[in-house]
Amino acid sequence: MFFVFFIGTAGSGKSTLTGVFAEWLKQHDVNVATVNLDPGVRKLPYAPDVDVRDYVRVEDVMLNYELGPNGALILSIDMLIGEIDRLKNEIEELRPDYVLVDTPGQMELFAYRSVGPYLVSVLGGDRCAIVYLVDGVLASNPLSYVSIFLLGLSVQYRFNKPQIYVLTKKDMLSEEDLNRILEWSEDHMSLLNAIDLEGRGLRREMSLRICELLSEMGLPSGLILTSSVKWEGLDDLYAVLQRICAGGEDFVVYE
Ligand SMILES: Nc1nc2c(ncn2[C@@H]2O[C@H](COP(=O)(O)OP(=O)(O)O)[C@@H](O)[C@H]2O)c(=O)[nH]1
Ligand SMILES: [Mg+2]
Repeated sequence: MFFVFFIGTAGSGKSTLTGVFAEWLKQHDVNVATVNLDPGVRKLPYAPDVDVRDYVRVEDVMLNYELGPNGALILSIDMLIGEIDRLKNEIEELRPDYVLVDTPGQMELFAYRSVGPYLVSVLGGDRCAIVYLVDGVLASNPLSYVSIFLLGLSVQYRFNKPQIYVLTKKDMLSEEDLNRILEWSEDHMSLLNAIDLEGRGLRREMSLRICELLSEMGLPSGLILTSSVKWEGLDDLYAVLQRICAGGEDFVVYE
């Protein structure tokens, strides 16, 4: 069993990609299971095989603990720790080769509370990868690009698992925007030049160091461009996951 955790800011396309990639894998005869880890989600674009809402529901937590929606969501996500054995058993019973895990909409509640790294290490162990989603529409601005990738590094630091960077919503970007983003991902000086053009007072020295950090630490497999609408880039994503699954040396985890 190999676990893939989809992590990214709210609206970056986690749930959509989970559903579409699962369909793509099925069409390629891969035995796959999907897991929804978001106790607060109302509607999903796919029918998960394992659903944490069977164990914890935000509506029930609101009633039982007399909490508002935000407090109940935080508590619900923390409560997942107590359900980990049941979740694990349910997944194992399906005997999948690939397990795609859709994480809570509000990334910070999952990534920066103890529950996220704990769940990832208990479920995935050393047979897992994190797919960090970069919202393509947001990333076409160089300052946003840098912020989103810094957040990606922070996720990488937090979870310490092999991590792939996937740009979503490729279909919403022009050819020109896509080429610019790809260039930034491959050459940090071009990113620095683009930041300079924005001229919003970010100090050059700081930008330079961040860009260097991103180019050194970030993208071992490059940036994978996907569209869940057009089913594009899914083969590239699978190829990189298979490399990690086979123990690819370029995905360093800092012990
Ligand atoms: N055009 C386009 N829209 C997308 C794509 N992926 C997701 N979306 C849309 O982006 C919104 C947020 O997606 P969702 O999967 O719910 O994001 P999540 O909060 O990260 O789970 C939804 O309206 C999706 O239909 C894509 O590849 N292309
Ligand atoms: Mg979602």
